[in-house]
Amino acid sequence: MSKRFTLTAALPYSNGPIHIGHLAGVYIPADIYARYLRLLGNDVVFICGSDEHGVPITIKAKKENVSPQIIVDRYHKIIKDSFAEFGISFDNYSRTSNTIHHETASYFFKKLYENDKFVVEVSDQLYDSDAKQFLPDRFVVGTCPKCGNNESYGDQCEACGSIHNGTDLIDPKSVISGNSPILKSTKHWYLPLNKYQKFLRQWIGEEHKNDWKSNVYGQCMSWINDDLRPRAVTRDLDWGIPVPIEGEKGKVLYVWFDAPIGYISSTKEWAKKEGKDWEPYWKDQDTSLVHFIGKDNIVFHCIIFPSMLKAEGSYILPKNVPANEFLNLEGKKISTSKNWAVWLTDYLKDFPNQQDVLRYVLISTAPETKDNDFTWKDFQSRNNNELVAIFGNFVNRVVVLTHKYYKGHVPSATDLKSDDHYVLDLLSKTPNSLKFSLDRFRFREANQTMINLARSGNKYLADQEPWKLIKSDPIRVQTVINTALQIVAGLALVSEPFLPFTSSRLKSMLVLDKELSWDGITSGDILLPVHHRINQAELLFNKIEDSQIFSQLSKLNS
Ligand code: B3M
Ligand code: ZN
Repeated sequence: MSKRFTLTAALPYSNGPIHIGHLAGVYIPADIYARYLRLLGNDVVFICGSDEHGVPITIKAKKENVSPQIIVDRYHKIIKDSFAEFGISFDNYSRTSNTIHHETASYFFKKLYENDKFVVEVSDQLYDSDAKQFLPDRFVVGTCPKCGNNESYGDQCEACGSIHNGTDLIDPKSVISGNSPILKSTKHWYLPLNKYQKFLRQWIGEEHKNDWKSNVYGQCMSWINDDLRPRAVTRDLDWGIPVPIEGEKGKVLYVWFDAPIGYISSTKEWAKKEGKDWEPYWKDQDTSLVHFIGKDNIVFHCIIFPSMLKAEGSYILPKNVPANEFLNLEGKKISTSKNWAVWLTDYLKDFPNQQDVLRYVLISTAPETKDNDFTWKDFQSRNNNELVAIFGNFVNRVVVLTHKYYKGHVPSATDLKSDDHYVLDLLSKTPNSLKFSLDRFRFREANQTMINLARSGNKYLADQEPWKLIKSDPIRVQTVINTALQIVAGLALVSEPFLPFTSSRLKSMLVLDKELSWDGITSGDILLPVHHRINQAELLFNKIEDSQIFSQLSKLNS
């Protein structure tokens, strides 16, 4: 029975290109889940967009001596194109500098303001007397009061994930002038998170103790059991959504107040384009809302945004927030500023049309429960030993033999033996084991199930040795090739969420019926009927040479 899902993927800051850490941590898992749910016939809206406010963008604009709009226009296009090139199948990719978002976020803020959900406070905040501006968020760095990380930002520490106010930092320094800031009084509006402690303890602590990932649940409970303090949702900045209160000038909404509302405005934009009603996707209790994020965004998606939604009162809350940990690169933390990253734009220049290789390797090593490491050596060996030697080799041999022995027509199967039943039985069980893993956001496990089907097909073919039997027992060879073709067809269907480009090429190679489904595999339907004609074989994957890996490593270290 079809269900409704609203899936969101963290809105990337529009101040730089996307790298493999973003793909591994957020966007490939989200895309696999969206494709999987659609395959089962669910009503899915998969939402994202560029996060275009916030201090990182203004810092980059200052550095380049251009306006923030120039920065976001440049990177919004680069990011949107990268996601499209890697088959990240958003239903809408919007941007928070557009009008529909400014209207949606302003309306949301005003509703909370008019219903007295904020606390107004005049307090001393960090101010740079040289730059003549306040220093919110990433305009200041200092030592985290919780973990001692000396590169903590004013609003959050990326090392331990904790959130705080700039005045909590030890030995703060202005990012603009490098000076120690002074304190200056200013008025802001605060969301009193302390008032939502009881709700959060029940909603997360009780309702989600068994279905949220332990790394997410653990972080949330440590905050909920700590003292949740009122959190400023406005800033003294000129880039962002102006605070919609009469007479209040020079203040904007805090980026982490407006950005999650970007999921709602992107859904509204999509619904308008599709002639649909957006509200059921955000207000119907039967809708499952799932946020895909990295671990540094847990507090914003599990504590702050749900408290905002609760305060507003008409929205559903996320069913799950399967945050991933971080991906490292060659043993070191990926760093945009140190250019220690593999940028998607560069990858495609060096490995054209090999998006699925990167998708496969990043899912195989995804940091689902702990930080993990991407190495180019591992990238090469997984491509050569798994995609080329197992998946590609199996498909190629079956298709070539079908043309060699039967001019590309599916031969008939008679008198199936135990080996045939074994591999066909494995095929029929594959969709349900994929569902079991994917419903629990275990993407690495599901990916293993998918490649294991190819591995079993490859072993079956090698064990049966049809090329040796063709003279002595041609009837047996017909059965073997028919059976192997069913496995190849099943592979085309079950690989779609993981390897969408390969799946599509394989479906056209097999001239596969578009109506075929995972349910058909489970019920043992014939996927390729006798006499059906398939197209010629084409190589799905290419071997990656040592020289290619060597040049990546030297580029990284240059
Ligand atoms: N723009 C990206 C990050 O913190 C941040 C996510 C917003 S999701 C609403 O990496
Ligand atoms: Zn910290």
